[in-house]
Amino acid sequence: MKIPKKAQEMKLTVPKNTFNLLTKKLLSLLLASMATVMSFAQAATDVIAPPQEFDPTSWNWVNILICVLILLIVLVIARAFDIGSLAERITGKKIVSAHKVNATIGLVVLILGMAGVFWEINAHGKHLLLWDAASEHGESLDSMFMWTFGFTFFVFVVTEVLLFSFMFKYYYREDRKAAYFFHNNKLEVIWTIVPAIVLTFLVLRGFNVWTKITQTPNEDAQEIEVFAYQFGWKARYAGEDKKLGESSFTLISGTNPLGLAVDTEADKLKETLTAEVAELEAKLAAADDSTALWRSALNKMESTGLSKTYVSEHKALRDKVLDAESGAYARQLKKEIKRKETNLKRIAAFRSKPEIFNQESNDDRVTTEIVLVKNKPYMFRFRARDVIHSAYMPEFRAQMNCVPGMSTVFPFTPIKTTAEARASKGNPNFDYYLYCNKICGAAHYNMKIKITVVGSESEYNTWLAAQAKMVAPAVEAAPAAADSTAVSPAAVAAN
Ligand SMILES: [Cu+2]
Repeated sequence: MKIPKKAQEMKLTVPKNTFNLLTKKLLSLLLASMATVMSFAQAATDVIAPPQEFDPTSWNWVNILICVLILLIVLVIARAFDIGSLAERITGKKIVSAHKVNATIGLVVLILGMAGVFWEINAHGKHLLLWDAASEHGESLDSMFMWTFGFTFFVFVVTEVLLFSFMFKYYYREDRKAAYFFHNNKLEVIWTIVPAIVLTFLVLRGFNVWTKITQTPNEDAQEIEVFAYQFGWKARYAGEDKKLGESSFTLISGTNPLGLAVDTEADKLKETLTAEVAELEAKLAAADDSTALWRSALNKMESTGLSKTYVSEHKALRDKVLDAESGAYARQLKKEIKRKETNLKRIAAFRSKPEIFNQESNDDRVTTEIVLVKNKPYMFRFRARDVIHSAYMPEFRAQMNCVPGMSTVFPFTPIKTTAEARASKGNPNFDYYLYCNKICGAAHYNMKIKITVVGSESEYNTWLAAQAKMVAPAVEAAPAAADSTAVSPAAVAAN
């Protein structure tokens, strides 16, 4: 067997048919795995009907096998390169040019990639916006989105084609020298001015649309308050006076979740707080006696050996005694009293302001659903109780932060009823929702409130009449009148 000089130097002994053997083995492996995947895929399509809608979560074993196949192909190519370079070292001749191979792979990637992109847009382009806009301004927002998408898509195609075709055209060749320049005024001007014009167009258009959405005054718009808290939403509708009354976080209680300025609610809260303060003060006055009592109980427990049987009870009692004897217990009581007294002072200050307690909240309705009438303008007013939340209504193309201590607004006019949306989607169970779009805590994922858009004012009126008022009217509140509208606010809070 004649071995070339170079290989002799490298002390390599390669049998003549190694290359053929390896290639044959790899090829048969590749074919076998391809056949396996294809037969699996065939079996899968025989059993499972092809999916009607695009579902990125359908990640089954066929996909996994395809991935394994792709990995094998990459391995085969890598091995082929190894064999090629080995053969080059042995024969001392250039067999393949890595530059040419890279350039060709680039071209293949370009063609396959672009075909994939256009196929994707053709097949799933209708999901680009997820839903048809269900609000008046939504259409202008969508058109803005499509313009931006159009520009960026055009730039994407041009740059990718240039990148890969230049890579193919100008790959390294020994007999050719590359042109070199480090500055070109014309190029600089072109790639500065063109993006500047396009971006100015997009930004001005966006600014214009946003101004139109948020700053068009509409006297007829009905105001609805949306209140965010960990973890849910409540809505508030004005009563017959068409006015949403004042509110404050100080007035929030179990039966007044939105802290509305309602006389009876404020008085009830004052009563509760006063009673709690009295109870705490009694505890504070008896603190020394309590301490002595707990100490003797602890001593008894320890002397009788019961502390060994009731370990956790003993620990709790011991902690309590230590707290009491160190004064921490009394301090805690004082702190609680002070906190409640401050709240009482705040309530008294609010209570004395007739412009806040102006009876406008009395007929307000706090609801656990939002009902809107098609083609009617609305102004949403958002408040938050605890942390920042974000009211997100995707179908209406509306989103606004809800910030504790301030109120934010977002106006829109719904143009599609829930029934129409159900029909156009072919989904009888579809509902509009307002979601929280700020990670606000553990149950954030489940923080939503249903929005129903009805076709007529009368449907809305029927629904509103069934919602409880903050203060049930005097006639309905009488025991004889078992009217459904006279539900106590407690029932609202419990919802
Ligand atoms: Cu939230």
